[in-house]
Amino acid sequence: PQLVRLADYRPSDFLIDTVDLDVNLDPHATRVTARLKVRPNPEGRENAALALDGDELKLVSVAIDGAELEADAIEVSPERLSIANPPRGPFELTIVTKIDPTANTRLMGLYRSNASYTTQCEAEGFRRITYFLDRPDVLAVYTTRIEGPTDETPLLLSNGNLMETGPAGRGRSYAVWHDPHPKPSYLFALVAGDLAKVSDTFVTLSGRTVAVEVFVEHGKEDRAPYALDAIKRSMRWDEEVFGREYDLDVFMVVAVSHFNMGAMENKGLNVFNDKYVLASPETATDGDYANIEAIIAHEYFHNWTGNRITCRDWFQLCLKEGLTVFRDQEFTSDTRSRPVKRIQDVRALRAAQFAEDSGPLAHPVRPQAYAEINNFYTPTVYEKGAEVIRMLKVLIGPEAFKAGMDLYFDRHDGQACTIEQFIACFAEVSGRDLGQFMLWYHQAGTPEVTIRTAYDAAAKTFTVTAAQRVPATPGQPTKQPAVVPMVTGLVGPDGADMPLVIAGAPAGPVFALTEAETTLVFEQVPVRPAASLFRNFSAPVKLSTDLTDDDLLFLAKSDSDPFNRWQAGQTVALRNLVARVDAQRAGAPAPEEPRLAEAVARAFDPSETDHAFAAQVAALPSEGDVAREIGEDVDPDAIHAARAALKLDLARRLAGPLAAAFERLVDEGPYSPDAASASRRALKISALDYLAAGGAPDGVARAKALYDGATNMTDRIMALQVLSLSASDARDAALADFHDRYKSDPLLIDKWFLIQASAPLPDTLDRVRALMTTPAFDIRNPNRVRSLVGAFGSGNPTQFNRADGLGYAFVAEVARELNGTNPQVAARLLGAFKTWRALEPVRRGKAEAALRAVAAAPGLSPDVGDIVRRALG
Ligand code: B3K
Ligand code: ZN
Repeated sequence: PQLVRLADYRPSDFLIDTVDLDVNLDPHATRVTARLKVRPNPEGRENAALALDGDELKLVSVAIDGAELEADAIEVSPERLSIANPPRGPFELTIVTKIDPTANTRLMGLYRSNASYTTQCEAEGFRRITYFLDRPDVLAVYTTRIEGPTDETPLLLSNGNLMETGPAGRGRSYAVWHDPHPKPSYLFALVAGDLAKVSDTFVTLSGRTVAVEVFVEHGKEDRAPYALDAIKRSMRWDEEVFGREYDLDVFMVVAVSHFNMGAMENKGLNVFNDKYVLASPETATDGDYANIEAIIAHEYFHNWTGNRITCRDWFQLCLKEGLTVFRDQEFTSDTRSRPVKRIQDVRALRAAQFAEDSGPLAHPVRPQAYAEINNFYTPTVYEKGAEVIRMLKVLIGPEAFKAGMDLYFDRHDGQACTIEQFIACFAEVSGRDLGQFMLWYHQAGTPEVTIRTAYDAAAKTFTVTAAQRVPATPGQPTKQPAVVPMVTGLVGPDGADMPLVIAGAPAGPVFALTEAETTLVFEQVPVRPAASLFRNFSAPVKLSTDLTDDDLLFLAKSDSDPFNRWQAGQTVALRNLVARVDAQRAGAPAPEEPRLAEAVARAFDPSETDHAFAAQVAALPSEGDVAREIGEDVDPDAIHAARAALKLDLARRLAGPLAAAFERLVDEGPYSPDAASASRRALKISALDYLAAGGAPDGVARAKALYDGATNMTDRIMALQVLSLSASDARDAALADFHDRYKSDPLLIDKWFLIQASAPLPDTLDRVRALMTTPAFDIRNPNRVRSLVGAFGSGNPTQFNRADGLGYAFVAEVARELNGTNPQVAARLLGAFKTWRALEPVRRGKAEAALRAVAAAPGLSPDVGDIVRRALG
């Protein structure tokens, strides 16, 4: 396969200053006329040919300055339009193409679903609309005229501000949009259809009134207000925290039902998967509300980090994505609970990014080469990319960080930039050499930090020795030590932080580990402290320490850092789970850790008022967490059994307090999605989950009662989730009831799919296969595929990893089926295999066989081919 390499970057030979698009909509024969003002790039090669990108395009005609080009002046294929001798000065290039939006099942470029038209252009979808210099460093001002049948597409939207609209004759209408901000083609968007508008206004910091509009299917208007409000809150927050104001007259969000991902930040016209817009108490869970808020914020924040300042090339993807994730995390932290948000983000980082980083798909935050860019929209680029920025802030401090951001916005507004340009802003304002810091962008793999501690009672010193090692990853056999900020506290027996003194002077709390081994000798330490290391998860590393369970249980109670209070309990639980897995595989009795019950009991104590934090404390490490801790020769069944046994053990020890908590936390009054109410429900469900552990009849009865009496979707789905973990009549009855109630709502059927696909039960695979044949399933709709097949592959460790290999074969089979129609979704499904090499030999063999079968299939798309090739490494 052809690799694109960062090292081969060179500026475009031509620039495009303006784009005048005329899109004449037709279900099968949409005609696109692009009038481009082109000029040679002074930084490009002289006398170069003009080579435009295409993808499955049909050229109708091409003209320069009004004169149509003869066939011998051009070279044309569906993938390329090349003009050997274009004028050496500015010229106007007019290209007419014809496309079939109905046949576009890849959902890239312009596609039609449910009678409306939508575009998706990132990363390389604009070339499926017209031949273009489809690269992010070519910035143009777009004017777009759309014309379509008035009955089918009364609504015609594109980027920027609406200039004109009216009838176009023969039952058709048109609209003209103009976006004054130069942008790369990946931010172009067009939407046409018959949708309802829910709108509001926002007055910016400088007093401009902006229209804020959310478009949804008719009849779903009552599910739009939460997203609308989230937009306004995001706008305000970006003004207050980053000093960034919105820059057009209108900001639009359109909810669509067929979408390959979560959402897309097209300039002024964000397109969203309807799953991340639509919410009402009866249809959305607390988790849905939180996701909507975060994704609305994320896409809105892209307006500055991504759109105003964009990426020079796709290797710089983390420049916009890591930074924008960092910004949305901060928004949520300010809006909800900061410590709980941090815990949730770290859980997600470990589950997705650490897993990726430890397997064959590991790659640097800024990759060096790719075969298919769509496969690099990964947790590494996004979530680790955000961690890198968070570390930068810890290392240089919040004031310098803010000054660096301001400088970045100031200096690079309107440009297509690199990571080096971004980092240079922070180096400049802080006066720091960030050379070593750049390794976070270059080196793949999760650094492993090992801590040894020693207390010298006579000398009153406490020594912390930190060794770091970055493991080898594909293509990177050897690594250098990174700069790892370790935020540290020494907690005394009274629970208070001791002053940190090194070499006679106050020190810390941020210690930058820059060598393979770093030793810190803390002085004037009157008694042996418990070391609280990497507070607030100050670096994305895998930590192992010589702290005892006693130390950890003490920190779980007393650490002033909430993250480490949570982490300490998790570490004790994880140690116990690993010991249980070992014992089980050795046929030995399960090792118990009764003190864990004390820690969990605190979460359910009436005196605990931070319910969201308590719910995090109560939640055991996931099966994936245990698998990663074990690292190799992983047996998912043993892990599941060990975790179920620990849960049951805790449930038995805490039966009284759990039941009391469940009753105390029952909702009163009408549903509200606010953080405090959601937290209460989260803790309530956590209690219920324990109460029903092992299928305990009393717990199952409570879950059934909660399900039957639910007045909101959170209670209903959570009760169903609890019921679905074990085979029972109550489970089957509730599943049947849920289907009957919500069968007309695809987003709710997705929840129903997901719950069944994630159940750790031996008949799950058969059930998933059967569900795929029902009318509710539609392989052309990515949400359906993700809820059923994606959830099975990535959310069901025991059944995907069935010892007979049928789980692997199933996911591989669906990926092959989708390979031709929607390669992006197909490639995503195969992400389920990202840790296959860590499995025990039998499963490893079966997983490999399934991957090899895909690799050997004819006609693999670049997306699927790239993933299987790398997965097989
Ligand atoms: N930038 C888009 C993702 C595009 C994915 C293209 N395969 C959404 C986001 O990150 O905000
Ligand atoms: Zn993004």
